[in-house]
Amino acid sequence: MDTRTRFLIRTASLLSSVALPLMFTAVPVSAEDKPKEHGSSPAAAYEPSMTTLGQMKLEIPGRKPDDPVMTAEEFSKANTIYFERCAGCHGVLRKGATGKALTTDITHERGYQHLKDFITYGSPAGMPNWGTSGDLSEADVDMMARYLLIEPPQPPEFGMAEMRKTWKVLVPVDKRPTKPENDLQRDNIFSVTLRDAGQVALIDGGTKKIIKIIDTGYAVHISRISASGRFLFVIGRDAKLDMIDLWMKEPTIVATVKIGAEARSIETSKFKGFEDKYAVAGSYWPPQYVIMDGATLEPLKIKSTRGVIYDSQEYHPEPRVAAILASHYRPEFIINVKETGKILLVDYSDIKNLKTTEIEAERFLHDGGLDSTKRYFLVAANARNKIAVIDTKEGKLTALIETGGQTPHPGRGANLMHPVHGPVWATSHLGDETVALIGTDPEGHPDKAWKVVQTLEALGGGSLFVKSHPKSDHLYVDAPLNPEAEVSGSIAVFTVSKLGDKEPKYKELPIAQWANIGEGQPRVVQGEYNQAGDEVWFSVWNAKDKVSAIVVVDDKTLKMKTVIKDPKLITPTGKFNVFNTRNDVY
Ligand code: DHE
Repeated sequence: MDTRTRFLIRTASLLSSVALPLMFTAVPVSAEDKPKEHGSSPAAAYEPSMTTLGQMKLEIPGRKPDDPVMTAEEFSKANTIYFERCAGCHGVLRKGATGKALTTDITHERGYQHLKDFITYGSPAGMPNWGTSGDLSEADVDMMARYLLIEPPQPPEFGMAEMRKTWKVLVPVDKRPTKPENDLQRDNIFSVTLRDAGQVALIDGGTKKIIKIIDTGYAVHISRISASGRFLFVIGRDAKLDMIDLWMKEPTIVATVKIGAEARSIETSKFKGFEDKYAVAGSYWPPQYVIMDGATLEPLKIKSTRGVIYDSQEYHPEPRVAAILASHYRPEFIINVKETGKILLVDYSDIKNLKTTEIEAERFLHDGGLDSTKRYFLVAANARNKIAVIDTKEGKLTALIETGGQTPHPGRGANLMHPVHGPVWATSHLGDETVALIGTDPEGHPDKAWKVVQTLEALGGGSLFVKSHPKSDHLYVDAPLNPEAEVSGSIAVFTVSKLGDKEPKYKELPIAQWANIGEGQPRVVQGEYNQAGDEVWFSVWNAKDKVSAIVVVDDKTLKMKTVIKDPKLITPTGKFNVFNTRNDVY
């Protein structure tokens, strides 16, 4: 079957899984008016879930005479449902984000029955049909409709006092080694997120043996490495940040701090002269970032991201901090503020007199990475189907590019030397099978720079990450959120030197099948190279109670090299090779 036919079949099956439940509903909807079924559309399944806030016990705000009756127990359950499933789109304070505002002036005007129908059946604008999909019971829908008529509770702030209470230096600086005390090939260690175990596995890239499993934050999210390669930073969704010293006899957490209630990003200073000096972490709640001492994690400076949206100039009470990257051109952190659409270049050379360049980019900034020269930063404004490009040398917006696809999701993206178009950066999409290649060489290829020069078709929608390496002739594209098991269990590989062909074909690697793990429907996610750039690792991400694995592929032959399996490898997702992460090689 050719690629195109296979794609059409897959698209049809994606659409039918959306349409089916509606045939049994009482609400008349036309074909174009179909609501999204939650979970079946990759982009819908990928909205933030405020899992930590969802577990917080919050009081019912001061009751008004018209408020519906709701017990404290119901309110607490409704809070959990709201934060885990609704706040990602509608905002913690219900002031709206990618979804509409649900403040009580609006919900009272709509009324109970309207809210109930809306939650049950969804809307063509993207609201999932929580009731008819079976995700929420009728009783839960009734409870959520009542909940939305009550003022939203505000989760507590998390300022310096709260941070300092959680801050611990477990191994003081003067008790740490002055030179490496182990003979590990530290630059080839992989820090592997064990998502549902709240741990990371440090795996030796050479022997493929687990060096150590380390307990970190709840639903641990990403790892980043200090410029020297010595300190590994891991952040959980609960905003717990752990700093691991790779020089110790056995890599060990030497400092820890909680920087908020919900977080996703962490980075460290990389500019010459500031290596390992600072760490910075951003949170979803409260909306802020914090600069910490790079040796102890002592919180030094907290900056709120509350402010006005770049275009409407309206106040937004909870703009979340998405990706953070360290500039190689200036002593600056590149901080992406999601809802206000601003990219902040925060100058850390003098944090007492902090200078920030605020760049107007686009709303819903999420993830991104550097081009091959490390001068330009490319970030997805995912709900706007755009990529914003920042010149980190000049500190300016260079371009805003429509990718042509639905919901770009690059991870850090992939840099390729295209046989026709020269240096390009790639992103795949959550909403469709396309991979956009964007020219990144304004000097050598000025007519191609900051344009989509080619669009490839990979396995299907639901892609999260692309990966390549300067030494490789391959581009790997995953599709872990695709509803079809065959697709979410495979990887598409394009040959870079053949991208000039009329219709470049990809090869499909059946990674989940190679892992041979039996039970479950694992998703294959996020390729990561080893230090030498000759092999690429993929997580075979199964349910928590089932066997997962990591499959190592030989980058030259595209054959399976090894499968890493261990009962301790619970829900492996992101993998961060020390050398590639510290040097931004991708
Ligand atoms: Fe992530 C990066 C946010 C769900 C695996 N993820 C990022 C970044 C952000 C983000 C802002 C960029 C960080 C940076 O560069 O500083 N992720 C979110 C969410 O809000 C979202 C959609 C839902 C949520 O509630 O958390 C989400 N992420 C996931 C997952 O479900 C993934 C697939 C599995 C997991 O482990 O949780 C996942 N996200 C990752 C990975 C990266 C990442 C592996 C880093 C990729 C890289 O190559 O750098």
